[in-house]
Amino acid sequence: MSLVSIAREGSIAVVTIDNPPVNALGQALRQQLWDAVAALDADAAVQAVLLICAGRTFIAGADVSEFGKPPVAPHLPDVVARIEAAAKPWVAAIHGAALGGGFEVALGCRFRLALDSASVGLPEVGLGIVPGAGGTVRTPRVAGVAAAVDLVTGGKPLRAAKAQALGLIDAVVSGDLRAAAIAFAQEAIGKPLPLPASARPVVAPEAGFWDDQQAAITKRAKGEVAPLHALACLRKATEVPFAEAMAFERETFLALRGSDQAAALRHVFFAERAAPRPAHLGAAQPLPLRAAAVIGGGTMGAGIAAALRDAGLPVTLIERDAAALERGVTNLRAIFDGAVARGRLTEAQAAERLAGVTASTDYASLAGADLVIEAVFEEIGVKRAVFAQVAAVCRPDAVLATNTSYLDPAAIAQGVPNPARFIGLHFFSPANVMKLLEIVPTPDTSPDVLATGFALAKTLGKIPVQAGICEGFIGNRILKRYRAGAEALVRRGVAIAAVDAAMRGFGFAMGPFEAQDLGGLDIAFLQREAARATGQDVPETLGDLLVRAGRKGQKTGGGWYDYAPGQRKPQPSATVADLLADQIRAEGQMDGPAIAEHLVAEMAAEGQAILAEGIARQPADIDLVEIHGYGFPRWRGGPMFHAQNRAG
Ligand code: 3H9
Repeated sequence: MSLVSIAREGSIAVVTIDNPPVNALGQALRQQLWDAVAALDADAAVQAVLLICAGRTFIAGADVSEFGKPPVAPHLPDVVARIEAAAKPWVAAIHGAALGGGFEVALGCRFRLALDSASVGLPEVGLGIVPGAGGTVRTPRVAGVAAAVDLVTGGKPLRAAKAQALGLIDAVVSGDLRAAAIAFAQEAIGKPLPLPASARPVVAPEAGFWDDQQAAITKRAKGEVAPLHALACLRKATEVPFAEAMAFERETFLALRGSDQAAALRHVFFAERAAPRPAHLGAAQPLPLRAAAVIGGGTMGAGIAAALRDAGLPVTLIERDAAALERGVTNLRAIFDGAVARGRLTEAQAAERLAGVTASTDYASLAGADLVIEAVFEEIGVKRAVFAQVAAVCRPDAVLATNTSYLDPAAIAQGVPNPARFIGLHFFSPANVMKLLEIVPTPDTSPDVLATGFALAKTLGKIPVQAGICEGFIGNRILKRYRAGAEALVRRGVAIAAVDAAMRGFGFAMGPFEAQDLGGLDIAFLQREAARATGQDVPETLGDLLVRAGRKGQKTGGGWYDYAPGQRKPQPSATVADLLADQIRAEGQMDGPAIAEHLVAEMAAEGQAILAEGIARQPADIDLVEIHGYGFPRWRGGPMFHAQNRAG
């Protein structure tokens, strides 16, 4: 199949790559590019070559699906070298994104042009590898060492204008890329050419630079190895000749490509891309989403409203009375002000976000909403009362969603006319930041409404995972098991701080006990108490003992740990030791890795139960929930992937 075509514009050859969906550099494309260089080198009528791509983007990189298999020639570094050494200058014309191997091909070209909407980058560390076709060796020669370190070890793409400022792009154009690039190439013909990237000198950084970078990246990476290897490659590029640095990069790339971390990150990469379009949705059609509404302006409701506004949807925010509405608007304003303070929004953008919110205590303002999301108190009577009012004023086809995290959405929907339009949409706090959205259909939810939940996630830039109905759905059910497992270790004599340290050592930002202290122990306690009040047999937890003693976490000055006033640093607590003394059997210690493996195995076991009950559709969905909702280290692939790898 022809993935590369060649056309002529006078003495310029236009090489077009057309390898949907993202022009990834699989073996066939590499071979055809190689052949194109040879053919054009031999064609005396050609004076310059334009490399451009069909479809939504320039080359998005190597074909990641080939990474699990042995590499087959021609290898990408050789293709890039062949382009760089071509007898005619090659000009890369970039639209969409030039990423990884795609950007390395562009770096092999003598010139790079980009549309103003394009971006370029070397995201390989996100896949547990380093660039493998000269990215670490050519980038410092083109943009300098400091910029190269940011680009390669951070993995974040740059917009065209920023890339131009760093010298990575020669010209930024708007409108017709092909025409602009042909004019550019025409202009270049006959003029002296810039040196190819490989022949440019590289300026070594100041003393101490590498040590500082090493320390900063080690701290940031929390166990992820690729960024440190990328740094080592960049350093090598400043210390040895080009060819030697290329050999070092290749060796590092190949070693990492076969590593556990790379396999885990590839698993997550494909799971994330598959999540928005699950096959079982079939031909279901999402309903139009032009205007949304949120009931409840607490932390959760305000966060959801902010997420909707960030996606450009007009939002109606409803509260029960003027004072609550005022608090809701204040919560929302605080979110946008925070974004301004962090440089994420300008003042003007924040004002525009807020201006798109209609705040009201009158349910009649919901008449035009396509989607209403309820985020009020977790009490079924309160929620049912809200939906009775919502249903009375909304269009009969408006989608009605509950953000409940523990209640049964089907029970909340009871009494709602046309329950086919009812669905659970479980956001995670802060809802404008956290990527996970659990989508919980009831037995009555129509396929189109389910598809609307997935479409909403895409609009909001979230990762959707479908969950069945059970207490806690996927994420909070696993969290409960994880916490119970952690408490069981403490009962066996393992120190609270040892459990937290073990989970940090595994790659979590926080262990289970310090995380509870931050979020507050009382929420889960109240849920258990509510269940006990209905006659359920809910055993007393260690957390219950602490809450009963007034220790609800950081907000009360102590929970599992003590905190000095105004401080967030957990200190082991003698009071807690006393409170729990008769619960603890001194059975001996476990080392950190054993603790972490034990608790992750608990999570995976709950995941297995969840799969067996049909609450989750596939193991990868559980991994996405844990990574995007609960801080499971991405480079471990999620509890299900981790457990399977250890077993196999
Ligand atoms: C690399 O280059 C290593 C080199 O340094 C060294 C080599 C020696 N491969 O994201 P989307 C699929 S490492 C295979 O929804 P968008 C994706 O699975 C690579 N498949 O599109 C999905 O498939 P399906 C470094 C890929 O428009 C479809 O394309 N590059 C690849 O929202 C659409 O994807 C990267 O890490 C790939 N490289 O966003 C870039 N990329 O339809 C990764 C995508 O069957 N890609 N697919 O589910 C991206 O960031 C986005 O795809 C992009 C477009 C921004 C380009």
